[in-house]
Amino acid sequence: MDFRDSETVLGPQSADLLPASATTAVKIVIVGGFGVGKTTLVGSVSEIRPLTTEETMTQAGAGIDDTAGVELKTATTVAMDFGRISIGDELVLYVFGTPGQERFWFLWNGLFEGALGAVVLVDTRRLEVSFDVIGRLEDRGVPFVVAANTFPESPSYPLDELRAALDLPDEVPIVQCDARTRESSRDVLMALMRHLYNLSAPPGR
Ligand SMILES: Nc1nc2c(ncn2[C@@H]2O[C@H](COP(=O)(O)OP(=O)(O)OP(=O)(O)O)[C@@H](O)[C@H]2O)c(=O)[nH]1
Ligand SMILES: [Mg+2]
Repeated sequence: MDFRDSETVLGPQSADLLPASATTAVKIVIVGGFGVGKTTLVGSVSEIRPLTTEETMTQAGAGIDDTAGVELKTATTVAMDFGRISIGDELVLYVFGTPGQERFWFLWNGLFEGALGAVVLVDTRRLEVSFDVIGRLEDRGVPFVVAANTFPESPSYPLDELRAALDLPDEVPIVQCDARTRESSRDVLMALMRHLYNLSAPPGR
């Protein structure tokens, strides 16, 4: 038996283990309306195999789930997504994706416990599915950034038009992204970390 390759001895794959140098862990949550790409973002950015809770969509949801604009979607998150990414040697982000469908939004309470900030993912073809999400985040007082996920036929609005359409205050950052790409998804998380840092830094720094 090759001792080094023995899973019995080594347990989980070493890539899944936290680096010993990690000193700070931050929990962040990805929110957004139905089918905007939350599970895709968590999956693309995670350095461990992401946990997903996707279920096949069936006829039972007809008339309940608003699938307008995402008719080809076959699976939906029913509880949460989970992934992890290290930033440098010391900082680790734990990334939780929420379910997009309103009937599962009661799960937000648990998912937001201990979270430092959030990313609101929006699809510019269906901005209206994000209005309630942003309202709920504002009610919670959780700092957030908005990321516009680029789908093939997405209208590309100037950021100030997007800000006006979403009724966002000037201090909330807006970025463009492609949730399928690791680099782009990572940039979104970095935008949130910068925003959290700026909010915590004393004025003038
Ligand atoms: N072209 C393109 N397709 C994307 C992008 N992000 C996600 N998709 C596709 O859009 C579909 C929906 O993505 P999901 O990640 O399941 O969306 P979600 O927000 O998790 O959906 P719910 O959990 O049901 O609310 C999937 O088929 C993805 O492959 C993107 O950036 N560009
Ligand atoms: Mg999902």
